[in-house]
Amino acid sequence: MKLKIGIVCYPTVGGSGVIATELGKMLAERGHEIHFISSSQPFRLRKIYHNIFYHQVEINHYSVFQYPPYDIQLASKIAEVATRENLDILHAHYAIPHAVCAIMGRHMATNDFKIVTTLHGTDITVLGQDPSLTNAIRFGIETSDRVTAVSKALVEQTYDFITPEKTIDTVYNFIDERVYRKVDSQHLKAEFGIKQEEKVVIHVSNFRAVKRVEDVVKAFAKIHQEVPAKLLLVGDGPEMPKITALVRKSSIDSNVIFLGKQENLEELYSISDLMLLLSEKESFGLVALEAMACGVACIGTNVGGIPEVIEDNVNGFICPLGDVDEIANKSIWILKDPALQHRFVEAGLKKVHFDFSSEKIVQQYEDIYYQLIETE
Ligand code: GMT
Repeated sequence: MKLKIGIVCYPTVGGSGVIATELGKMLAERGHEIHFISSSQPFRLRKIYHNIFYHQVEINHYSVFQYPPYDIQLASKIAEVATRENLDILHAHYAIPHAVCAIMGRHMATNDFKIVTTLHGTDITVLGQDPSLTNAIRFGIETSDRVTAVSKALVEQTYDFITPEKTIDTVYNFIDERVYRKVDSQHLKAEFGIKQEEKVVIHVSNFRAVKRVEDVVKAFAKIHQEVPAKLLLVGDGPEMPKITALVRKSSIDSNVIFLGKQENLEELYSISDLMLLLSEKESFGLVALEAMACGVACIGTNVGGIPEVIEDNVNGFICPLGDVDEIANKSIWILKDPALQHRFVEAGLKKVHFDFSSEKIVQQYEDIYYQLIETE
């Protein structure tokens, strides 16, 4: 039986939007009918699918409202789409506001549908710390029919911070292996002015404070003293002015390449030797998985779900948060020891295949949907 599935997500650049979009695409390829409900078009669709539909949530700027009532309009849109399209499942990515809007939408709709909520991290590790939102997050979790989180660490944090009674299952993130694989983009090295003998270190994020991009730059400055290398900084966000200022006044200025927001990241990973993900909060770390799939060794911090993706001394190293010396030393070790780098790359590719394959993870979500439909 093919299902009609609504997906509610933040479609802009960010791991949760990427996962929601990729999941929708892969479910469509399995024959399900997918209805994205969000404020703007999912950004990584890349092509037209006959069975993927997009329903835009209007935002009302009527002057009487001090703030646009986005959540209510989203709930109303969910009800409209669910009723008209006779949705079987509504998959909300994020408890706040999406799960809560899904629950409101179900009350407004004339058909019954099941609600699956996936927790991605920020809703628990950041918003979950704000007491003014705890009741709403707990309500979103308790009232969903099934709840998943993207790592075991996030499941534990959710029980710690929000104390729900609901069972929360871990369903890891995944990548589209057809996209994230080693590609021939070596020409980019020359185009970026990277010499053949230079190593390439990469960091990809939305440059929020939690990503600790400053540590990336500081670690790279130490790496550069020992190994000829360039640092690719990919992405943009609130910390960018601080980071550019830090780089400009340092001795590594000419060795750091700021690329801003980019698509086709596989081409950048494919010329990289090492990925640094040094966050202070990270429920999973999708960029590490993407890099691993393209044959890049990774170093991450001992934070949240990162050690579930980067296994210490298996496909990379895990270092204490903020320990720039340790991070630099381990980086230099990888970059100077081709056998170690090779071992990490091979282990990473195996891990992508066995733990995070799209086939396996999409199947897990599909099983959850069918279990809910069958228990009706
Ligand atoms: O990391 C971000 O700032 C973006 C955020 C998001 O909402 O997209 O990412 C969260 O979800 C991703 C997909 O599940 C995870 O890979 C990220 O680790 C998680 N971010 C945090 O927990 C800070």
